[in-house]
Amino acid sequence: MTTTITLVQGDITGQSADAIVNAANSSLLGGGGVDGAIHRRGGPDILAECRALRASQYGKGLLTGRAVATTAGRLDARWVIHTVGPVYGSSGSDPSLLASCYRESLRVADELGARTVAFPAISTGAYRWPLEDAARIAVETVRTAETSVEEVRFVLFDERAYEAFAAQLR
Ligand code: AR6
Repeated sequence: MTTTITLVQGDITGQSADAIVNAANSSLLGGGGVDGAIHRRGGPDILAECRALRASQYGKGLLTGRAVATTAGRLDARWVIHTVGPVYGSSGSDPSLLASCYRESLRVADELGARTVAFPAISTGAYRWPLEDAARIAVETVRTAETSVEEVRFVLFDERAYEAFAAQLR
């Protein structure tokens, strides 16, 4: 099965997909950027499930590079897959951790049976990962992932991010 990669410029919370990936933080309890937008538009059910995860198997939070799913609330999706990107320039700023976000999110998507997955450009906002490098890692990782996901859609907020991803696909 080959995975088709598509690009869209815009707000990921307006997308229709089986799963929408959230660039979360390890607390799973919300934040700014995509995370804030997803919780705002998706409504309180998402945070309620995140809190339940923290109260059960994720007592210490979600590790960088890992992924976990919740309901998508009022978003036009079945699931939100939360993943935690590495902070650029910190001791944990290992590119393999950024690759792991994409790989683990696709693994969770496979477990759920999701066929279409929308990703933001993980770590390129508050976590400051340089866009070109992040785009290269994202595209390379998805291209080489073993997954049953049929469409991976990168949803880039602005023109610059869109161009960085488009350059990787040319
Ligand atoms: N749709 C698509 N992309 C978006 C949207 C949106 N609605 N909003 C922002 N972006 P960031 P990170 C882009 O900061 O760097 C949060 O507070 C944005 O332009 O959302 O992984 C979390 O709670 C950028 O290109 O995520 C964490 O604490 C990309 O999404 C922390 O930020 C990622 O920016 C995670 O930082």
